[in-house]
Amino acid sequence: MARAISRLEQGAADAAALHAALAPQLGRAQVIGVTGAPGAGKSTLVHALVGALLTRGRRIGVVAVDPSSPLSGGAVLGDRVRMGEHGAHPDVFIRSLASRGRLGGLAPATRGAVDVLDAAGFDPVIVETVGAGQSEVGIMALADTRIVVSPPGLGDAVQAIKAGILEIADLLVVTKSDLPGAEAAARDLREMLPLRTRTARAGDWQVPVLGVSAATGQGIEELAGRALAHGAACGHGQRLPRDPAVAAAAARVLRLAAADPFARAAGIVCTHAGLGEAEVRLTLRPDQLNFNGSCHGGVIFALADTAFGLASNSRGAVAAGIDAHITYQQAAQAGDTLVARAHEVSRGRRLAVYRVDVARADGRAISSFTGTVYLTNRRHEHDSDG
Ligand SMILES: Nc1nc2c(ncn2[C@@H]2O[C@H](COP(=O)(O)OP(=O)(O)OP(=O)(O)O)[C@@H](O)[C@H]2O)c(=O)[nH]1
Ligand SMILES: [Mg+2]
Repeated sequence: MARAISRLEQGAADAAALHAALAPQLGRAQVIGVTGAPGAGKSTLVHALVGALLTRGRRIGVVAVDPSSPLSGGAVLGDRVRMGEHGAHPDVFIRSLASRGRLGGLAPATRGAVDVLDAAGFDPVIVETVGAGQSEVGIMALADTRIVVSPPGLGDAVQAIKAGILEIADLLVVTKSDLPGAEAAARDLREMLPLRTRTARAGDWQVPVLGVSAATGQGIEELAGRALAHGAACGHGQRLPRDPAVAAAAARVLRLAAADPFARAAGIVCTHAGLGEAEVRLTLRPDQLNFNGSCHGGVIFALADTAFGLASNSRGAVAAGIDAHITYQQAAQAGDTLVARAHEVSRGRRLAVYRVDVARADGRAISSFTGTVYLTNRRHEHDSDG
């Protein structure tokens, strides 16, 4: 499992094949996201939750995401220490992800780790992430059940609102309730609940505010029970496409990407797929530069064309490219990660048009591409569900 997670994380050449192999096994696990400010007590709480879930006979996966620690060591190692006792348990698998050296962003890497644990039969899979910034919101979007934690102390509850994380909570937890001020923090949160603009995803789920202490064990059992109850009420696998047609398209695109030796040799990895859409990534190697030392235009074309080819072939019939135009806005350098996203602009009986935007991982526009395909009646050789 550790090797599979690493391969997905690094976008290894066989990542698309691995994604495709995992796809039919996904959606059984309840994914529980735990987020809150740095030092709020998340890791300690997750450790306590794992203990409570073990006594219920669960096999538990834990993914600890630490975006704020470029020098990694500290917090990640600390998480291992704090969760260490359970880490050795045969029914617990703990994986720490740090941002350093990450190529494609934290959310896709986290998703890969969650998928591997889900496919391996762990349930629930708990994801710990620090509640700040865009990528953490993306990570919490993977969760079926979102626990937002806040320690006692002036202003903490207000801070939670600022970060927008109160909006996404399914359960609100005041950690370290053995410390003074816990009651006041819980009261603050209860008062703020009606301010939420988002209605709970499960029609009548009431967001509870629970006080817990990992130090004394207070409230841990109740939290474990409520979290599982939320999963039962709201369903598992919400990160997966709802629509079976979208799921089939995604699986098909991943199979096609895995069967593309050119893309593989270039280091192009498919990171997202849907009906009429595809996203691929590439981290530029020195051998992909031109005589000026910037990215070879042919590589950018190949990246955009791969996204175009996958998106246009996502519907099950062979789509043959007949025309493509590309414009270049910015040069890219070795080591840059480029992301190409293709979507369908129009589709008729015989012709379909796709637009591809190529950007650096930090959002800077690199290129845009427009392509037209001829839609044939032939099915894909690699299509087992067609
Ligand atoms: N008194 C008390 N202290 C706690 C409790 N839970 C955690 N702590 C302490 O709070 C500090 C931070 O705990 P962590 O579990 O590392 O918090 P975290 O939110 O995971 O921190 P980061 O991952 O670094 O953001 C540690 O010193 C813990 O010992 C608790 O229930 N009571
Ligand atoms: Mg932690």
